[in-house]
Amino acid sequence: MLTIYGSDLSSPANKVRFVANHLGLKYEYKKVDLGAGEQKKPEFLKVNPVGKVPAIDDDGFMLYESGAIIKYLAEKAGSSILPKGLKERASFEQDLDFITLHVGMAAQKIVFNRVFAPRRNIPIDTMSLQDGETFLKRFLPIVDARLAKTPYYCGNALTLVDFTLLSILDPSEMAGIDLSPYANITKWRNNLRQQDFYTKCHKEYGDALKQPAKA
Ligand SMILES: N[C@@H](CCC(=O)N[C@@H](CS)C(=O)NCC(=O)O)C(=O)O
Repeated sequence: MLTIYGSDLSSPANKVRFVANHLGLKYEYKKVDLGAGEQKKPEFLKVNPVGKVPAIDDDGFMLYESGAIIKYLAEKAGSSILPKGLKERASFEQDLDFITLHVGMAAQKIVFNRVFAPRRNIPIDTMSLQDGETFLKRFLPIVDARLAKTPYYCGNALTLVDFTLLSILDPSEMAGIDLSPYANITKWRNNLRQQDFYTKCHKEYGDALKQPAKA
């Protein structure tokens, strides 16, 4: 039995659920109440010693870090969303790192300061917010240009890069990240957000956003 530990407003946790849904995996979704500090309780630390979501328990095999988890699930399922072949795989890893480490980090600074800090009464770090905005403005045109060429980030087929980017951009509206100048990103995103893997995950997303300071 696969258990996914997550939180409705956690982009990395939702990314793992997108992938599990896409792969058609049966799993139990256990919500960890981050606002109540459940991630620091001994029971959860047995699953993930660093006290963060997402984490999985796959028949007693524990794994954390969303990037490692999605690769594990895709590899286990033998899915082409994790490309094979030396050069194809290397290009995919390059794209995944760029999206996760650069686009993701910039977006996360904006989301934290605009969405989570106010909900938790944490002062806004204006330097970090500005940094996020500067880098996102630099990177989004690059992402948009890639998506002008092919329907998915790595070409004609869906890969883990798409699930990763989609989860990163999920909180755009509530974080005031304006995607309207990026027609190709918008088209790609609208397409993916209609698909079952996404709607199944985000049934409760809207409601979770309305709740105070729990994410
Ligand atoms: N690099 C990690 C990030 C995990 C992470 O930061 N999770 C946040 C929620 S989005 C968390 O659990 N925060 C609770 C805490 O740090 O106490 C991944 O991709 O899995």
